[in-house]
Amino acid sequence: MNYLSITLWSDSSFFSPYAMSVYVALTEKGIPFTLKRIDLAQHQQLSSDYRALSLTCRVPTL
Ligand SMILES: N[C@@H](CCC(=O)N[C@@H](CS)C(=O)NCC(=O)O)C(=O)O
Repeated sequence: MNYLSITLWSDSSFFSPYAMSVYVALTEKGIPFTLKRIDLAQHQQLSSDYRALSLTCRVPTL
């Protein structure tokens, strides 16, 4: 089966249960994805690059 290229943006310490849920679902389904992590403690979710990806500026983002 072909999949679109998927990138999962998570927090750097995997503290977020929401991000972990997406990680587990993708992994269990065998769906390939690229993992990128941002440091919430450093407020990287508020960077202009991440704002362009996420309207809520939260993780996870797919
Ligand atoms: N599922 C909701 C909630 C996600 C959420 O609350 N994520 C937290 C981590 S568990 C977060 O990114 N917090 C960073 C912030 O609020 O600045 C959403 O995507 O909007």
